[in-house]
Amino acid sequence: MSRSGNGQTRLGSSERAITGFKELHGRAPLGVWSAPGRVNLIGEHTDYNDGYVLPFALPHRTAVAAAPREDGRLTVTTLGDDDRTQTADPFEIAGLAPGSVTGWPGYLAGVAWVLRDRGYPGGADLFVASDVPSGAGLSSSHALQCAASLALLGVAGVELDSDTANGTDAPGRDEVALWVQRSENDFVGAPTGLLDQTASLRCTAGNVLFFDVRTGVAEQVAFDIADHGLEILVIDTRAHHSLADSEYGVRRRGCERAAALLGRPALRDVELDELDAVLDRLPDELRPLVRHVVTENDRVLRTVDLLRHNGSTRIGDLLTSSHTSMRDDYRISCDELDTAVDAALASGALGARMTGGGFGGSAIALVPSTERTTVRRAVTSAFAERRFTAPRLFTAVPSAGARRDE
Ligand code: GAF
Repeated sequence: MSRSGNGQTRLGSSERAITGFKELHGRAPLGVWSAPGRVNLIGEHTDYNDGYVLPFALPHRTAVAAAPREDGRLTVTTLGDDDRTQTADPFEIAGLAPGSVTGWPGYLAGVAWVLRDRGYPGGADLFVASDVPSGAGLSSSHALQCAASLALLGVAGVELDSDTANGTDAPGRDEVALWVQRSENDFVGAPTGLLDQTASLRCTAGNVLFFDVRTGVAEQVAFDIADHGLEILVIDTRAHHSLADSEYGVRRRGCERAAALLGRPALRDVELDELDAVLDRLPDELRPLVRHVVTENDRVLRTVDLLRHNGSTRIGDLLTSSHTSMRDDYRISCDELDTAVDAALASGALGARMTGGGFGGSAIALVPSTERTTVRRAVTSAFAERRFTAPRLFTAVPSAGARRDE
């Protein structure tokens, strides 16, 4: 149960998915699986450069109640915030191919497509309910895809327990993250990296996940900022600029071109102490991209070092430098994100930055709990002064990754 904005008690996403499934199908589901949205503490646009990221899972989850079908079809229904359901036309899993299903059902069809090719071709009825704010840069689409992957594996009799395959028949969470990425890149057609799926599948409660995209190694690092009187405020700016999708691809291609010109496999292979020399060898338009990626990887490593050595109160400056780098070098911020960051910093936050892909979505701020109300008020009034839509604010607590709930 949780309390909604109007003070009413609301069932959790898993309970809503089970109830919705029963009402729609007139029988109980086999089970319900859920996966969280994420905040990336630091390490932005480093994932597709083979670099480092540091996300944690949100308490907000997407749940998928599921039962097998004998006819090889997939049916999908989602429950909206207004408690209305939307049902897509059923798909034949055997006939799925990139481009064959578009819009929101494409995210689910893509997962079924990739699992079919991995030897899990079974049909299923899926019913989805979610608490993850959509369009907020908090990875609601990956929460959906990860929960659906677990549900489809679950109806095939496979439960995802370990981080890696670990000698069992079940795939590891690392492998499923790659499958979800493939479904998004090749079926949905979005050229995204591996940050969001990995966060949703591999994060654990109380920790940030230090993930090295090149090696696939993920380490849990205690994120005990509450012990130091701090918290992470999430500021959903509710802005979404249409540039987001095309500009993501432009940045990614620019990074790949820069790495090729330098003769390196990826920008991960550029060290901080050779940055100036390397920039001299690149055309003007690629230099800021490279500067962001190389310095951002270094900021992730320094943040992890501080967290490991009890220095969480000192990570604020790294968060703020990360924002400056994305605003001025990577050029993926926008007025709403800058307003959120500036207002938070001016009213007592120790650090703040946009999180996720950019051009809208959410910012995060590291806030002393004693300043919570002041910072929230300052951000809300700065948005009102600029006549922006009022932001949604909440404190994020590092929560569990994807799992079977029932
Ligand atoms: C989006 C993408 F999906 C991720 O892969 C990552 O590149 C992120 O933007 C930026 O760090 O969330």
